[in-house]
Amino acid sequence: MAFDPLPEHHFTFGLWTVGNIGRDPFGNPTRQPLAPEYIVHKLSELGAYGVNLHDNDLVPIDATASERDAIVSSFKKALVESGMKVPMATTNLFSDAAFKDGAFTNANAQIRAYAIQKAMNSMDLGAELGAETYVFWGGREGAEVDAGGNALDAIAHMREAFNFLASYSQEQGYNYRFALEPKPNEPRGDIYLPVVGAALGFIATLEQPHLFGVNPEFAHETMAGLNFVHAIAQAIDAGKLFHIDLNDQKMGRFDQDLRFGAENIKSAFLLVKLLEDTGYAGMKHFDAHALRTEDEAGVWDFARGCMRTYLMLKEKAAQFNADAEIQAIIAAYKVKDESLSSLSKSYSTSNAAALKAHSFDRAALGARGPGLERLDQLTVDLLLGMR
Ligand code: GCO
Ligand code: MN
Ligand code: MN
Repeated sequence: MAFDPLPEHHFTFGLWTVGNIGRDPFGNPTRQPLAPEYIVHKLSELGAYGVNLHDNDLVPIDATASERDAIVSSFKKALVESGMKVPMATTNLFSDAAFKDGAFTNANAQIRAYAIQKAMNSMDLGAELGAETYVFWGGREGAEVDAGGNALDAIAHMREAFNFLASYSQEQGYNYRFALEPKPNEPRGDIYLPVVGAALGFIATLEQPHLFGVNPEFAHETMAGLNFVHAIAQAIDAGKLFHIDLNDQKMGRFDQDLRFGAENIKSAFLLVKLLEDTGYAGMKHFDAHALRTEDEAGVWDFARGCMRTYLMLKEKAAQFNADAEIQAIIAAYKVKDESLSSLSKSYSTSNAAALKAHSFDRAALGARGPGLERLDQLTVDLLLGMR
């Protein structure tokens, strides 16, 4: 059937996403936990490519070495049986009370060292499962109280941790690329490196910046009131879009983790179009979960819905690109002027002099309407199936 996902679409889910038990700060779980092996088989039946995990989604934090090995071998068996991959792994550096005031950025040197130890063990696990992308989401790396003066130190501590772990990865012969995942707040009042632009700026200060990129999440930029499509464009331009977390979110709400496309359908469309038009080849990870109202059937409806919406929007993007009227408006919008572009593209003494001497018809430039109302309406018509 059309819009049925296939492994070649590279859709992934986290164990923690479809495995979410529907707990929130005010309410107890509404669903039973699902075994990792069961999740792997179900996602495979639905057409996903792979499953991602935090260390403790699979191995409890207090497991002994032999317990760990038994758990991992049973999980690997499910991967082999289903053909599912583990493209991305990450560390839970936020649930345990030890990390209540941060992990890599904690003001306590003992907790920072423990966080690095835990991340090394988790990287070993991810590598054993075949992961090639390692995500750092610093959910607890933030503050409510800045009077301790940690904000500047935190950045330096984070840099030390990432430099250390990148070298560890290389010495082990792991093939990791690291993806930093920004979020403005929740669970901390303020999280360090709150948005994609902040992460991109920070990466340039690392010892091996080529190993680091970003894992932007739709909901996170939206929580900050920012434009996710713009953030992705900047990440693509920088060659840093290593991974992406797809979901949805109403601005100004708590962290909702809604099904992809559930809320901001036009932004979701423009996002899919950007990813497809630029040939994004990484994983499309749905970092979201079923509403707390749902039972297990609702969980799989949620998972199916994320993938189906992506594929429907992908088809809409192709339709948009093939729509002659839409493309004519875009062509007219992007006014070309070869001779002026050749002057302004790169600096030279003569280009500067020629540009200074050029006479512009400022009134005419200001009078022209670019046709965006019509273009946007045609986009809406197309999305609503009227074209
Ligand atoms: C969140 C985050 C997490 C991370 C995950 C993997 O808001 O809780 O998006 O789901 O993506 O920890 O890094
Ligand atoms: Mn999130
Ligand atoms: Mn995420």
